[in-house]
Amino acid sequence: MKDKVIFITGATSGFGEATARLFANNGWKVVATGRRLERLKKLRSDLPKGQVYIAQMDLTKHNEILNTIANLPNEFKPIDCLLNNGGLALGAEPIPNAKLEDWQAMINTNIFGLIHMSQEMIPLLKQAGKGASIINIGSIAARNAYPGANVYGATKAFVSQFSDNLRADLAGTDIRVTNLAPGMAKSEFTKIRTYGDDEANEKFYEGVEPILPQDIADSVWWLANRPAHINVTFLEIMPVCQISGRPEIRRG
Ligand code: NDP
Ligand code: 8X3
Repeated sequence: MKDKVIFITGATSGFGEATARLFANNGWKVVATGRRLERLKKLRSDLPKGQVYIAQMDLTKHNEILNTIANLPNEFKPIDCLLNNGGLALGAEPIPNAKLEDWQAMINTNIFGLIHMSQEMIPLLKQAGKGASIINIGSIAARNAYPGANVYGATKAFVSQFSDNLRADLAGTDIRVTNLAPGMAKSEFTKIRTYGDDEANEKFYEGVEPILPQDIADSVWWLANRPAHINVTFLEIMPVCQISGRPEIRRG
């Protein structure tokens, strides 16, 4: 039987990289994409020969998405699972001080990149037939407001609603759609959010046990391997150390 194929955006780090490693080590073929080519090459060289196809692809560049899909080798088609994972938060300043260019980058990547990938991938997912799935990485920030989450949280609220709307439009096909929403996880996420501030990054994870990329990879594995008639529509995962806050009251 033909190996199953997962297409991963943002496979150079964090959740995407851990998922690529788990799937390639367990018999799936992996299309690993991201902007940092050296990391993609390293990933391919670490994994079983022939299991990984890499493509340098920026989610904000329409042509790069189209070229990547057009150039997929036959053994990496059709696609059984699309993991829409590539994304970022930039800045944690309140709205009056936030940077417009950061908002633009988050909207272009987390929203436009994800919807464009989803649309372009539908024909290849349909070819895979029963058991195909799109897994969108949302966030607890979609429904938990906190100071500084502003546009980042809103992009993830978009991912949540878009996942439901996509599932509605795909009804009658075999394609399942899941919104997988993690809470605090240790990856390069906070380093990117703080513009490379290692100290802030370390401090954020001090004294807590966050989700690890491997934990999310395990969940993606579980989702992608549910029986074909089951669609897990929403899965939220938090570390034990994290809770949702009650609405704050500011007095005076
Ligand atoms: P990382 O920063 O470790 O990984 C982010 C990945 O996204 C990288 O592989 C990066 O690749 C890729 N990426 C970013 N911008 C682009 C772009 N323009 N084009 C292509 N790829 C891009 O963070 P995580 O693994 O934590 O994040 C993965 C997803 O999970 C994101 O959507 C994030 O919002 C979400 N998330 C993270 C949480 C956390 O606490 N860590 C919690 C909830 C959700 P490259 O730079 O090479 O292009
Ligand atoms: C990332 C999780 O809580 O840092 O999406 O916003 S959080």
